[in-house]
Amino acid sequence: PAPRTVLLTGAAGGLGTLMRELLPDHGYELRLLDLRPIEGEPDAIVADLADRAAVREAVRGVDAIIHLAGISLEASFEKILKANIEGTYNLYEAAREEGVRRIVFASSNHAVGYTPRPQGDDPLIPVDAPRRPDTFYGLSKCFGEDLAQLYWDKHGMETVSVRIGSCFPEPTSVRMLSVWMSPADGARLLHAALTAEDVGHTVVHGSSANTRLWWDLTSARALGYAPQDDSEPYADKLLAEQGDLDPDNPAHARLGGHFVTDPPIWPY
Ligand code: NAI
Ligand code: 15L
Repeated sequence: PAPRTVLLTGAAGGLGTLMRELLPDHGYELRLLDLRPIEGEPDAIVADLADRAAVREAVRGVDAIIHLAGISLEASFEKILKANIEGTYNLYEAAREEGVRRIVFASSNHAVGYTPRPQGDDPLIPVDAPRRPDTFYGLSKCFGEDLAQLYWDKHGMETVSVRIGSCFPEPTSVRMLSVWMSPADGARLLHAALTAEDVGHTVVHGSSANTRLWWDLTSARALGYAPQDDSEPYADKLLAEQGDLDPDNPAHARLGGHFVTDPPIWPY
């Protein structure tokens, strides 16, 4: 049966807030968890992923987990280790103990951020491109994907690792025209990842069907994902404001954008 009750970690964050609005329309009842309380959601669980007892209680009885919680930009190794590496381990261990069979993991393009982005007639980036994390943050996403593989091979727990491009209400840079995932497509992809059968551990790219797409969406479509959106309507305005990507600028030549610079330059 398709999962109905889903634990959403990181529910107070940007993506969590968007998905809290959109996923109920796909038929889910959400249990919310975050470090931070959420206004208007008194039942949300306020807990740190470091708190194993709280995490175990939070996963008890759910059909599946969407794991968004963690540090979402570059930070010190110590902070990334605590929140993203140990935190994700704690969540998987709790899920194993409580018998949760399906997790959707918010991985990131930054797990492979040093991959050159296609130029001209270059092929799209395949989903099995070698790992090339661009930050400690990206490295933690590589860890999460490998943890997911281990828990599938050893414990039969299924994960879809979604290497999200940029999921925001609108694309805000020329780079994002290529990796943007509209919130509505994000909800469609999470729904597909929750309901597809026999996923084992599957890695997919997470974006809309953008005209300027850089990566291959085949494995996402194989889950039943049918993206409906394209960033192209935003292109003229962003190109007029920011100019086109400069192939001689290292931050424009790689999938990860400004995450590849040292230190990363915000905004991207
Ligand atoms: P965000 O930073 O807005 O939200 C993350 C949430 O996780 C925050 O509300 C924070 O309080 C919570 N959190 C952090 N550490 C925690 C801990 N130890 N225990 C419990 N909660 C904790 O980030 P955003 O944009 O919403 O991203 C969500 C997830 O998706 C992240 O894992 C991020 O790496 C991933 N992602 C997001 C992309 C995007 O375009 N928004 C792109 C690629 C990946
Ligand atoms: C990410 O992984 C970040 O969490 C998000 O804030 C954006 O920076 C996104 O990647 C991106 O590459 O645009």
